[in-house]
Amino acid sequence: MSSLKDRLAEKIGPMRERVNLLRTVHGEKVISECTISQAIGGMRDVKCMVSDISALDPMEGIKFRGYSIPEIREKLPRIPGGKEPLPEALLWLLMTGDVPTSEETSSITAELHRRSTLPEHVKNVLDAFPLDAHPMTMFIAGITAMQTQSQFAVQYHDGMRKEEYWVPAFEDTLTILAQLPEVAARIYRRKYKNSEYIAADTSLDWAGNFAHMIGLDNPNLKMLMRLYLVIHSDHEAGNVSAHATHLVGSALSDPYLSLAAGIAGLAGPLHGLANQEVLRWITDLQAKMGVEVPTEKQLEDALWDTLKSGQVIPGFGHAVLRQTDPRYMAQREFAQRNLPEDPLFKLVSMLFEIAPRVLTEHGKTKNPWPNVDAHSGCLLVHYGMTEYDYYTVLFGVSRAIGVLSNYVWSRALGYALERPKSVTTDWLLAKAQG
Ligand code: AMX
Repeated sequence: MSSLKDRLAEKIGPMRERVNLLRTVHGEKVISECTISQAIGGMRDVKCMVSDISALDPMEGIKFRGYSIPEIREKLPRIPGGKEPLPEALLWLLMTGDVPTSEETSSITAELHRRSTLPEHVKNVLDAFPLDAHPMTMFIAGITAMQTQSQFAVQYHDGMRKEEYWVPAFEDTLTILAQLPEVAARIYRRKYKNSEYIAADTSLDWAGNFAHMIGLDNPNLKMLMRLYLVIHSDHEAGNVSAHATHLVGSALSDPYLSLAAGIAGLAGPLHGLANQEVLRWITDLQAKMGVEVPTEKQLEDALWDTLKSGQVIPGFGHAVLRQTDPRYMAQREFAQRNLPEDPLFKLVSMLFEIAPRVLTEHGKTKNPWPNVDAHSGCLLVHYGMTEYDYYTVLFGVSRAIGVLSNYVWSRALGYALERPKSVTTDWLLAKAQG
């Protein structure tokens, strides 16, 4: 059996030839234009980034190395008797493009456990935060503190050839992924559970051990955690967390610093923080109505109140998707199978019915359908994680898998420093009038 690193090394040569061909022979071919509204409006659909890790179709949703979410759930290795794919297997797939065997997947689990010892100073940094600090603030600081272990930074300093960049980037990636669950679990236990930490159980898989360290040992929650950490991992390269990681990495900032930048982007309410906002919106509504499940009329009125006050309905809409997010549907299917009678699931299902209609009538959003963040909170609450301001940390642990796989490949293929051209509004007006 070859290791993930060996397999990756085999793939890099042919990919370098492909990128070289694209650059040297087809480099002048125009693939995208940019209008004034695109320049002002967040560069929607301007094709100017490259990633082979995942691709997002507006109607079909995300495909990881060509596999849809249902295919991923069916094809990737699981624990014996398990119903959901292992994130370790997804890492292998994202890195190499190949579905790993169970043996290859287990080799990643073992490697991650081997590298999991968190340096003491990282714990001290986390312990120094006041308890009212947001979990994402602690998480970003934890990742930055971990940076003292970066092999990429050391080897770059010592003088490393460009073709070798991917090697320490790969090593850093594995170390980060190995230690992130403990950083994240520590934040949870410190902030909400009186700093009563739980030691790792290395007989478990990566996600199972993460759930165990958080202190939610229900087997179904472990199963949910595997699914959760798979589906949130990547969403092609242009979303804020992936793009920020890539942008910072293009300056050859090491994987730790680049990931910290991406996670800071994930902490925005229009991006990953939407999962906490959904639960906050629902909890506020329940408190205001004094009921667990409001009537359809109450729910519809609450949606209109939110829209009329100029706020967004969290968990609905998307910059690219024009259909219900398959990541939402995967979680809905999980809920239908495991918690069909849960009152919060019933409320989330009512939102699924009513919110798209209200948003369509409101007439602004290009996509009235729910995204991944509309569902995750109700599953987590069911298994005992009610502290919704923590949810984006879980998203961040998962997102690290995708953005760091991209980081490794960007270094392997020598992708350049990002430096798009900005223009002034004077220039735009002159262009428009000329
Ligand atoms: N509620 C109310 N208004 C919405 C809306 C929503 N859920 N989604 C979009 N709109 C509005 C936009 O604010 C915009 O209004 P404006 O013209 O006054 O600025 C208009 O509809 C057009 O927006 P769009 O082109 O459909 O979407 P976008 O690409 O600009 O933004 C997104 C995409 C996700 C930021 C937006 O749909 C939104 O704010 N959704 C709620 C927050 C959310 O769920 N974010 C998570 C997304 C998934 C993720 O990254 N994890």
